[in-house]
Amino acid sequence: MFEEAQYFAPVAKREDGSVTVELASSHPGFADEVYRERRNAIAALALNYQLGDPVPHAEYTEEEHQVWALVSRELAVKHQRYAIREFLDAGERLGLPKDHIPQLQEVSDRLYPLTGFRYIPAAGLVPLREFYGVLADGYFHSTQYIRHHSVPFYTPEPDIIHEVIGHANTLASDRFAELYRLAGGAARRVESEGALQFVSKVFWFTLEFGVMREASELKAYGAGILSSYGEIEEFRGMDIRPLDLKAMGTTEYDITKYQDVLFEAMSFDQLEDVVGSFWATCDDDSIARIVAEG
Ligand code: NLE
Ligand code: FE2
Repeated sequence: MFEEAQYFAPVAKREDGSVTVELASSHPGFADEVYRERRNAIAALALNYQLGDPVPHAEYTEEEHQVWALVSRELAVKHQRYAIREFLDAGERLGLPKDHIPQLQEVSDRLYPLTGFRYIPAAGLVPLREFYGVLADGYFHSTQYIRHHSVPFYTPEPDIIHEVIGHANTLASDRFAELYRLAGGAARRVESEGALQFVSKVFWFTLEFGVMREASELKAYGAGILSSYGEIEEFRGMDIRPLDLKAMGTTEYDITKYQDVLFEAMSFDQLEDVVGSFWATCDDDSIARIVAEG
């Protein structure tokens, strides 16, 4: 899940209790009545959810399961070539189904014993501070709908493929889970909107779109690259910059396209040293100093 409302379709609840997801006219599912009904029904599940409830069961159509199966198959091959070892090992531990969409409750049940993370459903945009904040407690807000079948290789709008194949596989690693927790702690600690934005951008350029050197090859560990079998073929050709807090926290990005600026960690240790330590200790003052001095 992420940030700006423009790529999360707004969700409206009417007085009669019905729920409508307002897809933009540019959304690939805009003219597809069946898809729109699916989005409305799935959003309604999340709107009624309260923390502590089991995640509501979503019924998926055969076509939706096939989108999952297709993307899983495509990504399995590409992950072997492009994903860092830590991600591949964690994915094996988690053991997600490849032929059908798992229920979020099932994802939680597999993940919780490994690293203590649990999935909770989100209808759409969750405010930044809440989305990140609960990471500190081991909760991950996740969308439950799936991308439109006409564009399986990429969606700017986070869907269950992104949340689960990208993030849950990552969250099955102890080292990654700790980084997510630290990001959550940082989001709770900072006070100003500017400092929160900085923390959020560092998350974007690392846990969403980070790349890492591994045995002299450039690999991906960001969930946003790892959930798109279109974008994963392109990241090595992008503008790759060294891991740098000030640059990550202040660089603008366009969520609707393949990311053309990426930041490279030299190793997992470096990611933990630079970004983990930053999230573990940052506050408004230290962020202001980074912005002023670099
Ligand atoms: N572009 C990603 C995908 O297609 O899976 C989703 C990114 C969400 C931040
Ligand atoms: Fe994400």
